[in-house]
Amino acid sequence: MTEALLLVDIQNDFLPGGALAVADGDAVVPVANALMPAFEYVVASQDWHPPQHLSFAAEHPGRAPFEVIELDGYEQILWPAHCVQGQPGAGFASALDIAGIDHVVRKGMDRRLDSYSAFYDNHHRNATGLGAHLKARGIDHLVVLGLAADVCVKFTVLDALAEGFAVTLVRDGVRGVDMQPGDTEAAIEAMRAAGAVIADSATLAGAPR
Ligand code: VGL
Ligand code: ZN
Repeated sequence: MTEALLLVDIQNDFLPGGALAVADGDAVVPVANALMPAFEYVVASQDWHPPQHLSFAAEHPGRAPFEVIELDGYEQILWPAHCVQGQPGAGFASALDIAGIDHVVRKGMDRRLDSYSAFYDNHHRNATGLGAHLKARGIDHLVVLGLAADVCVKFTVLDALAEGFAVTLVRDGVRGVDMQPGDTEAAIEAMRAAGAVIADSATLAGAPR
């Protein structure tokens, strides 16, 4: 098997103090930094929204962040404005060792469409190209960590499995939004049930490859 490390949305807006802060989100950064040297190929996804993205509550007068609306016939969670293209909040975490990243995949650029997965937008209308990019390199196993466990990590892992990749989820390398208590644990269980192996970073970094 040819492995790659996939870092999901390790961006300033998802860290404590950011626009869509994930509790303890900065804890994933040292895990990412420790694992990167052990991988020949490292991909990072970046949530990369235009300023008036329709997932932002501010685009819907009278609506507040974390409310759910119907958009184009689908349920859409409204988020605080976050990861706006070119803004500091969209940048990779400053402590992330970006020199170790080989390829960046951006998502969420279509104003009308949200894109939690690094592979497809939320309704699978468009592919980001990540699947083809990895397959062209012979990569068939992804080791995944990042933010947020119960949103973008979950959808990325489920799509990766559906695309035929083997997936290892780094348990100590993810943190979740937990809009409802228990969302993160439920997401991890959903990823496991779909075929992901759940592992601790210490066992991965120490394993022969
Ligand atoms: C994310 C909500 C909205 C994530 C991105 O990276 O998990 N969550 N956009
Ligand atoms: Zn987003």
